[in-house]
Amino acid sequence: MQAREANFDGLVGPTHNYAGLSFGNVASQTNEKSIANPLAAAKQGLRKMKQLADLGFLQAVLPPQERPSLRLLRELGFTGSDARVMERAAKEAPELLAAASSASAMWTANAATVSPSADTADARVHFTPANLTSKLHRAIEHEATRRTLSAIFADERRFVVHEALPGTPALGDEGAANHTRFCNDYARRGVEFFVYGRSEYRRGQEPVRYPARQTFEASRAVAQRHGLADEATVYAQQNPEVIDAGVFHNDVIAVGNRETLFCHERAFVDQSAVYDRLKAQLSVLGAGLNVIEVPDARVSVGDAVSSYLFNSQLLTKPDGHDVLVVPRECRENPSVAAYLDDLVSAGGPIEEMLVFDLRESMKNGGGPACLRLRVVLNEAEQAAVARGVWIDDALFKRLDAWIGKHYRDRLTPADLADPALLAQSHAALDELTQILGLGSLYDFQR
Ligand code: SUG
Repeated sequence: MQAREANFDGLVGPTHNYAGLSFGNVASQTNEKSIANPLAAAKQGLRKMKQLADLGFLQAVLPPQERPSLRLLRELGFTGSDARVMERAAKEAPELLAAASSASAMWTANAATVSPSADTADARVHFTPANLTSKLHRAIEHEATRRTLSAIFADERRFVVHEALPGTPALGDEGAANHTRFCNDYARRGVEFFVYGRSEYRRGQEPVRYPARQTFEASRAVAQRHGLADEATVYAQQNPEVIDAGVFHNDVIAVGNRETLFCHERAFVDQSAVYDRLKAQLSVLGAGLNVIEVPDARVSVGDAVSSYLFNSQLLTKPDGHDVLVVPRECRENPSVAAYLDDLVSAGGPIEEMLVFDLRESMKNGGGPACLRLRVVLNEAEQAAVARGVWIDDALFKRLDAWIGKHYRDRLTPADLADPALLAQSHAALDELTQILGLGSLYDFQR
């Protein structure tokens, strides 16, 4: 049976804002308190989905989460009516109201780690929602993520949606942003590549300035519960120096697909040994690895972080050619633009480049690859996915109109205290579950 990669992009939620919540994520810190445009943010993301669907890629959408999270604020001791809870939080702890209001679930590369059925012991597709313990505003995502994934991948004969790993520093898990799968044919077994920032128990190098969000122990636990074969699993440590330069997830310094790994020369600890391990395991499966390593002399780590060159999507078109989906910032950075021109004209596996304006998400450190969760599915699995989430012309038009009807074009940190924002957000999400055919997904609907 044939298999293909589907991309599930996060739809930006109505509370998208810049709260400076992510220490170690340079864009989030730099843009703290700037004015956000949720309407533009959602339309930019939706346009990417539409254009990729038009090119023949399998493209689906994941809904936003319920924000502000009144549940979090109540758990933290704020009581009274919803309006009173928001008012008190805004006055006494605006940082907690901001954490409860973040639209961060849009970055679905952090929603879960996904292993295709060709790789798993029970031949089902496995999902582990990421616990995202490193940041409060993200640690509140996994329960709703699990509910959403269970609604979309409901057929238990084909799909397993696990609970997130226990939320503790030793098991910090950031999902697919630190996970890549290599293979020569999506339908056949591949090698799953897990990149971690530190180990809790095997003491080694660690970043000193910024946190390492993913642990080795978490990566290994995900591989184990997904039933991956040891001989088809590779672990590598991210270079702590680049974490300290703002590379808070591996997908800010590397991207891979099928038999290609595109990465910076300073991405990993002991980089050549990492390539050797990947090549050795892939060769047993009859596959190869083509490494496109970008030298520091051409693109510095600083330029990689500000342009998000490696947060690109490496996609294989139906005709077999590879396309690199990059954010506009890559064209605006002279060394990155020059590097990309050379790459595309070099006659290698990447033949084409697609440029998208994702400025609103980029200003919070979320590029094209952050906005999507990859799910490799064979034909029977594709048919078992909830029907309403696949992007086609009709769904694009409905979502575009829905955004226009419900979203504000301006949101400041002070606006987060506005109880009308809660009402608007509920009205929007209530209508969205009908559009996507997902039933009662949200707490406020139950
Ligand atoms: O977790 N930014 C996100 C960006 C996630 C990007 N994802 C990947 N690289 N896969 C984060 O740091 C900023 C929110 C704010 O500051 O308002 C934020 O959460």
